[in-house]
Amino acid sequence: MYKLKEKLQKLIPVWRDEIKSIQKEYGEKVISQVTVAQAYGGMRAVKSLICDTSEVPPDKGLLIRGVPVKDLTDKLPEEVFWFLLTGEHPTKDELKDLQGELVRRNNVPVYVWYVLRAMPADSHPMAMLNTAILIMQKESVFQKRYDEGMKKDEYWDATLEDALNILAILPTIAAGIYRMRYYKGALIQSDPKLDWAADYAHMLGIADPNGEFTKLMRLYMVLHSDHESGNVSAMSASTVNSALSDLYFSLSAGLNGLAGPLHGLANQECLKWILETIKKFDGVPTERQLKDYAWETLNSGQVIPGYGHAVLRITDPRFDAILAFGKKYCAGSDVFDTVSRVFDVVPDVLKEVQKIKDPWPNVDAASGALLYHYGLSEFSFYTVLFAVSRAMGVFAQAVMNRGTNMPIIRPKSVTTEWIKKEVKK
Ligand code: HAX
Repeated sequence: MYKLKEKLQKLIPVWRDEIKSIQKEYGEKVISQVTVAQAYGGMRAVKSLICDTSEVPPDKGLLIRGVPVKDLTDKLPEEVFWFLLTGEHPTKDELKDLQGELVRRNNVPVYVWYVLRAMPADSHPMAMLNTAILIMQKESVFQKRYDEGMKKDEYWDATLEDALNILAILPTIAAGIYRMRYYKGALIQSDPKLDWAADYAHMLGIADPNGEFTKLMRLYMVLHSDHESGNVSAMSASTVNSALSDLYFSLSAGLNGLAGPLHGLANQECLKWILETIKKFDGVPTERQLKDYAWETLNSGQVIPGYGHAVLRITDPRFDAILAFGKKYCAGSDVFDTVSRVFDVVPDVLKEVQKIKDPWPNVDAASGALLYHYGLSEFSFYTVLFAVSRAMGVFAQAVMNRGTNMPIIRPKSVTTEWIKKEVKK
């Protein structure tokens, strides 16, 4: 048995007992209230979900298992996946064992390539990724074992199997989509000697003479891995998984949400906005020009992509990490310098718009600029990079949820008529 499963076999009964006893002792304690504004307002700040892999305090940003993400930026994504799942850092041996599992499982069914090649040439890469995931659903270990009468206690085990099977092939499929969709030539074979993100970078085929793009891929995969469970992608995935739909169905559901411009597509929109700005002003704009352009965007009824957040009220620490990488490796590039200048100007503009609760940049404000700098200029692909990383969080949450026997998600909705009566009471 591989070491990650061994570790979870020990941890899961402990978590189960702890949750059982918390529920028994404190089940009736109130932890949150819901106002009418929240019911109409996307349930902002309503505490009604449990997520132990990560949390996002508005004044701190992403903490993975309690650790600020800035302290994890030197880790490999597969180390972070272990950490998300177990709350412990893997030893060298454990990491090697997990990497071995990922390499061993990296076999993309050949029908995936046939289906992807048959898709319209102008399909969005996220539609291609999702199609690939959905058509592989028949490979689900969970589904197969469920049909054979698997016991509830084993759900997490079958979910972990699906998780590793999908994680192992996601970079190969995503890189394949990149090469196909943008006519980059033949697909590049995986190199089993490389770590997960380095192999992804290798299969994309971006020239990387000094290894900086590989470093960026590792960082990118770590930063986007998880963001607690109330965001659109994580929540959609876990809702679907709570119906015991397997991880192929669940991940697909989550990624369909990630493909929205208010969520994961913002990175594509953001670079588009930066490039338009550079084009309009024929180079890196001045602060004055940027300020005017930001107002022009807002006055035309559009959002400034990459700025604002449903939860955060500070600069996203993931943005800080990307900005720091850019300052170290990409200073002097027009796109990166524009992104930095936007950061100097836009928060003050957004602060003047009263309704905007968070004027600060989120992770999407800078990531595209670095990808562009290294030659990955097809920005409609950016959300696919995000998706490959986010799969880790979705999977870690699902394994924990199945391990701790979380029930099907089913909150109560009310009608506007009900609200009108209720508020008069
Ligand atoms: N530009 C213009 N207007 C903005 C804005 C921005 N960057 N951020 C918020 N607003 C507006 C909202 O559209 C909303 O307007 P209406 O009341 O007219 O609908 C108002 O300010 C209040 O919004 P909020 O409470 O501050 O923010 P929300 O929780 O409603 O929305 C969003 C959070 C991230 C969706 C929002 O800030 C936004 O649209 N930002 C730009 C898109 C973006 O960067 N998305 C990526 C977020 C990170 C992420 O999930 N990545 O995957």
